[in-house]
Amino acid sequence: MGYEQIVFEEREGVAWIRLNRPDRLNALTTQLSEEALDAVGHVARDPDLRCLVITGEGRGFCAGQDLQEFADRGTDTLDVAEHLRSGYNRLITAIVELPKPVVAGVNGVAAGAGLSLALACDVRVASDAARFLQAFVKIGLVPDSGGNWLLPRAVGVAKALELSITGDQVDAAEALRIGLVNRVVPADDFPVELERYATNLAALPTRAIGATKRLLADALRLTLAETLEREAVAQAEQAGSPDFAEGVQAFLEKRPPRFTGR
Ligand code: LHQ
Repeated sequence: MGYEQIVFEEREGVAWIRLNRPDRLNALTTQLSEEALDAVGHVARDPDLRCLVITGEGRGFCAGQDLQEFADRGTDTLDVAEHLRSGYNRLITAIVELPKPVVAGVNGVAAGAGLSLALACDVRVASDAARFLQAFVKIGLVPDSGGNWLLPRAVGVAKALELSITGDQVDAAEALRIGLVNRVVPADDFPVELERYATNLAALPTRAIGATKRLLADALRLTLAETLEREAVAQAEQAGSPDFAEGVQAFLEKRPPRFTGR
């Protein structure tokens, strides 16, 4: 698939999806969502890609649904539920279930489904120019694209409810304080720091990270007993991996490990 609304790059084991509609703050069109989903599928299939970064071109990260596209199609002719099921829902699920680390490089404003997109990633590295808002209520909608599930897991139920029913904007410093992002970097240093962060993640034992993502996500809906059992099964699988052998060997030889992601 050729891409027009995203830029897809691969460097040093890191796959980059750059949302590329800068004059619309990378608002999501049907085409953009399809291209991003296709790219995530490619990352899932390529064992040499060991980290995914999603970021935006220009001054925005993602302003959510392109409201112009939405208006042009006519709300009565567009089946909104189907639009979500076939578009955003598949993209969010693919990101959450990708068995590799996913970083949101939040370069600028993240609004509506754009905030959900950032939240679907495992970690959020933000520029100090970033802003965050659950914009839905401002246009008479409910949060979608997993926002009701993802936001309380990041900031707690009380804060999630407040942000969702007010649509209030949160700056990068506040986002860090409430746990909405993991790290804030000065805008000038952001590209270099984001690349460094992702390249480091890509050098870690990818399989263990994929399994950890699954264990943690499942643990939130399981009992301790069920989680202990899952950990036992997952650890037995991991203990047979080349990366575990390398990790132990490197420790014994007092050298840095060279993980391959296998
Ligand atoms: C945009 C957008 C945009 C088009 C900025 N669309 N052009 C909804 C519908 C149904 C089913 C599917 O699910 C969804 C999910 C959703 O995501 S609903 C939420 C949709 N998003 C919003 O409501 C956010 C709308 N945007 C804004 O509130 C502001 O633009 C923010 C706060 C994001 C940024 O504000 P500023 O930094 O002041 O930028 P701006 O407003 O001047 O925007 C720059 C340009 O981008 C501007 O165009 P122009 O031609 O005037 O330069 C905007 O019209 C355009 N743009 N967001 N979502």
